[in-house]
Amino acid sequence: MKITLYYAPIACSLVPFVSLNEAQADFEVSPINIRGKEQMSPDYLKLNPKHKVPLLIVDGEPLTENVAIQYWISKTYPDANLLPSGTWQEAQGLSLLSWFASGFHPHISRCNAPSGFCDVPGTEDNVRNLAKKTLMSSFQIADDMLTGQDFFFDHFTTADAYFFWCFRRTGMFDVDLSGFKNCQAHFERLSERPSVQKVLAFEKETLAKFKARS
Ligand SMILES: N[C@@H](CCC(=O)N[C@@H](CS)C(=O)NCC(=O)O)C(=O)O
Repeated sequence: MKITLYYAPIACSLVPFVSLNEAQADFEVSPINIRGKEQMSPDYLKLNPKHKVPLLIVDGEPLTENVAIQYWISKTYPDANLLPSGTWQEAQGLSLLSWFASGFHPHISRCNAPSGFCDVPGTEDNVRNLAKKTLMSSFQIADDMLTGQDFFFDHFTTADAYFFWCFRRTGMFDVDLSGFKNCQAHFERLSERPSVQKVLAFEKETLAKFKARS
């Protein structure tokens, strides 16, 4: 099986990158420079007309959307236990992934590019502030879920990888997350995992290559 992950530094494609590392999968990574608009190139649009990462190509067939990609990785590498087992618990895992994809990610996108959501001049701060408010209340819910727990379930799952990205990316904006002690501890715990450290090292290298090219 030939697997290629289309990945961009900082972006949510970190999540399947971590999961594939956790699964010890044999895969290639194809870096995309989002700032350089490589996702809009005709070649990339042929692969993913939605012009987004992550994109997984498995034996020539594309799979888009983080939740679906995480599901596929967890089913393809069952030994890695990337979702909890049993139909009910698995659904709980999908529930968390869906929440991160729909309850966090779009608000993070608003912080990143507010004018893509409202183009009325002078409204950028309003869009950002509303998004931050929603994110803060969602982080409070996640913080409560993580009380007394190392992970969202009784072991590491792909939901932890997705939440790691949400917390890391939100922290890159002018927002104080220090009050979310359980989320912070979860973030530090995840940062120490070899699967995550590998991705962060790759990210650093890739950003340096992009900079050298520009
Ligand atoms: N619904 C998609 C969202 C993916 C997404 O928004 N990716 C961003 C990076 S975090 C992206 O590729 N943006 C580039 C663009 O929109 O042109 C998913 O969950 O996979």
